Amino acid sequence: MLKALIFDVDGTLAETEDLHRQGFNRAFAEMGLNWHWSPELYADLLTVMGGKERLAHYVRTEHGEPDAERRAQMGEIHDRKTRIYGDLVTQGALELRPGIARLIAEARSSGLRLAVASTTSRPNVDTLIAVNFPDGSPFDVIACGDEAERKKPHPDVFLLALARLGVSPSEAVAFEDSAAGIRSALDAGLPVIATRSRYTGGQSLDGAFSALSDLGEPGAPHGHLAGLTWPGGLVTVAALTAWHDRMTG
Ligand code: XBP
Ligand code: MG
Repeated sequence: MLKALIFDVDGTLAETEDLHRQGFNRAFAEMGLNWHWSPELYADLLTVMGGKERLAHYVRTEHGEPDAERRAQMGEIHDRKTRIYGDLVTQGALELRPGIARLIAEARSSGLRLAVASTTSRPNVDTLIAVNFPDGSPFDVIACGDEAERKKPHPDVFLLALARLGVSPSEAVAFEDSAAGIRSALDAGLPVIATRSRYTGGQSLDGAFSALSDLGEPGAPHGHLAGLTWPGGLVTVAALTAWHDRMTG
């Protein structure tokens, strides 16, 4: 029986990654660094999950192995970025992707449990939820950031979400936007629906049992990319439940 939906955050709930990129660039400037991450460079860097890990990868490849002083500076860069990102999300009132609010409302009224499983830092999750769910978070469980010992594509954060939900992988469906996220959910035993995002246009969505442009809205059906199709171009709780019942017999 389908009991829970587990959502990735960045690129899945909302198109957040360019705000992370802008946050990094503003933090670099604040700290007097002449570093700049273009959208093209950031798309490459996004193959490294985790902002801290992404920054460390960039420093190592562009500026050599960081010494203690540089490592301390990297910590401050990420702290500043997180603050700046929070302001950008709040100021810009970053909207949820198509179908997200609709499916979450359907899930709540159907008694399904909801979780977040994200590589991003907890303040980022809290800010995005506060801006988009002013009447309170709809999520029963949040698993994110450094709570997972290993970041995506390792399965740790999805396994943590499942444990906190108290459901088995066969009782849930994961929603992701990136190759690393799909890998993470699959390795946690979860079936995955992929919704390609702006920054994962060049990534493979292989492994998802359904790959879509988004979850669809009445009057605005999604584009079908691969795998299972959905009646009317809408991923709904009714269609998810029917699929899950067919799959689990
Ligand atoms: C995406 C990530 C995150 C964000 C930046 O997370 O890899 O690292 O890019 O956030 P997901 P932080 O798709 O799993 O939500 O700088 O806080 O890591
Ligand atoms: Mg993502």
